[in-house]
Amino acid sequence: MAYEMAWLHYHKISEKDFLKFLTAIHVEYEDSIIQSAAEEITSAVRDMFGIYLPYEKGESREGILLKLSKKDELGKEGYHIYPSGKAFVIEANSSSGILYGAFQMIRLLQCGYRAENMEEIKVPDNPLRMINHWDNMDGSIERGYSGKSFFFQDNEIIVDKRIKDYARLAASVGINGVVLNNVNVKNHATELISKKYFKQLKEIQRIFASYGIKLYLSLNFATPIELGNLNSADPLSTEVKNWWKDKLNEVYQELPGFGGFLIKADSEGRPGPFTYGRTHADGANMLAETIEPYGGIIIWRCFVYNCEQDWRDKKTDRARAGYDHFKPLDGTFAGNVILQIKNGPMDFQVREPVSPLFGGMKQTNQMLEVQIAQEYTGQQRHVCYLIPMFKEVLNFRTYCENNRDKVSDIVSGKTYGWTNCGMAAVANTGDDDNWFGHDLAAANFYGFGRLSFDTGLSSEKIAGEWIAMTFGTHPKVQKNIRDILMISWPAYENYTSPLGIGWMVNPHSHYGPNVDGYEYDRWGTYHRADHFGLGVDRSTKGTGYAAQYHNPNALNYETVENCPEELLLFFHYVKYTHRLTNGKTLIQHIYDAHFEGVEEVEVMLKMWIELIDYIEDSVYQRVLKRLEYQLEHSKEWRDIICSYFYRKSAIPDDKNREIF
Ligand code: GCV
Repeated sequence: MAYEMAWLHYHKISEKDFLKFLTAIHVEYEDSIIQSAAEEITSAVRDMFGIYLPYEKGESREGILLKLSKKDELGKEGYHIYPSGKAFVIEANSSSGILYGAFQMIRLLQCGYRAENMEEIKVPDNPLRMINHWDNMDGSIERGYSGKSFFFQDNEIIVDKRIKDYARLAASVGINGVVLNNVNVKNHATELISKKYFKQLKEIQRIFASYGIKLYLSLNFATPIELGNLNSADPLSTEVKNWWKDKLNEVYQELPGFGGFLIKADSEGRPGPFTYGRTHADGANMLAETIEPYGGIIIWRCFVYNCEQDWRDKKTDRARAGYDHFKPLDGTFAGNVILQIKNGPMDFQVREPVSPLFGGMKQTNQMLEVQIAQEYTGQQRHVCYLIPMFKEVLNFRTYCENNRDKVSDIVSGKTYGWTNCGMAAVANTGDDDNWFGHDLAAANFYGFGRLSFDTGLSSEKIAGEWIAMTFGTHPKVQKNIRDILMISWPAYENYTSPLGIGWMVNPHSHYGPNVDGYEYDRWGTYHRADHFGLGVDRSTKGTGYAAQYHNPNALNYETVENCPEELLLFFHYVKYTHRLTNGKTLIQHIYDAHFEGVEEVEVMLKMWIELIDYIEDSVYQRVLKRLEYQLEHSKEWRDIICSYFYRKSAIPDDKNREIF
């Protein structure tokens, strides 16, 4: 095994109290998930305590007990873990609940908890907690920054030990669904639902299932044409419907228990119902109806926009597109369709407002999509811990109702009683030895899983757990790495894009500073900067996007005075001389923020260097190199952005720093 096991490699611990439970693992009921739970406990106990635990079937009052129960408060996947006399009990209504309880017990031990403080009841907040891979069948990964795919190579599916280890990593943080292939489904990937691939898919499904994970695939809407030789993919054509019926019946015969499909349609060149004058509800419902008898779901992405839009029309605005397309369809989608919505209306920028579709549609299952692959946030070469951003999104009040109106309430089903809903993240894994390219990027995968399971966890708490599991509990290690992570998103925002404007990256690669780099900028620059100011007017005088929100959000976004400052340039064109609440002019803020961002990276690097004696050398060196690179790159960002706006505005920096 050339690769490492991220947070699933265990440190020796000195918790003496727990030793009394380490006589055997007892199971009253056995299936593949419970076997996985027992295996995980056995290997963790071996590594942590140097004890080999025998595995016994039947009841017991001693040892580690894996117990199936029937308790309403534990829901479908929740657990109750607790010490009881000479036993440590992991109790749940399902095998998955037991597996999650087992991982939590291991985690608490690694975090230094004493046995008497280890009682916990937790039911996952979100029904669906998914990872979306953008892996292509040739082995490349769209927006992948940590090597090649470990699922696909040369148009074949790989089934090896790493698949199981991936399932272990995912399940350890509560993931229960994985989409294997890229949403841009082309060529061989269209054939994934054919005989050629069922055998390997079955095997992957079996491995995933033993870790409580359902397998999903991304689907090409034009499959009836490309695979079935029909001349249409019109969702209302009887011929097309029958073709899908036969095809999807075949899929479920071959892969019983298969989760369902993720679909990107009518976006960035992908086919969809618009070609036939049909709505997205027509497209999604046709597929949903076919797989409903099997308990399958259709996850339909709302990332639908026309990248060829002509912006000279003042009301034309990519940010409006999701809401404009989907809001009128509210209430028309089948019960087993879920709309998957990116956190913001654009595309995973370092700062965006929350998509107005959350709470905008009240009668349609919704799921939040975030991206842990850091496409626009440093591509896993820069540290950018995204959990604080995801927390802000989850805590955003939509005002769709008087209470329970936060994004976390909506996507967890608490607001409208949905059960088909949850959170998905675009994956940041690859076949690099450390899975994530940057060792610290692992915190985003870990954190996404933990947050989707328990949206109440704080970013700091999640960071602390991940550090304990990965690097140990030494206070200096804990403090320095937590500080690095917590500074990283604000720092990245500071040295890249000011006040929510976004998109100042090189076209297509989406990496590195390029103020005019937005690739669909045929009709003028996205940021609308001129000699007097910059920003996009999305008030009613501008594109009207702000009005897509419920009040008071809409009213706040409407005016420069009430708009949250971190989003000022997303919603308004503002003069360089405009005074911000801190008394600085906009231009001075741009200069200062960029210099501060670089200083923050200097601090991050310094804090890492202080850990030289505490971190295993190869990991220490890997992270050191990346942080040194990040520092240089942050300076490049600073200089390019500052000089661009200095030349545009002709207003000098009032601190007289050198701006190139
Ligand atoms: C998978 C952005 C990315 C694309 C990605 C797309 C999407 O445009 O740059 O690589 O395609 O989002 O989310 O579908």
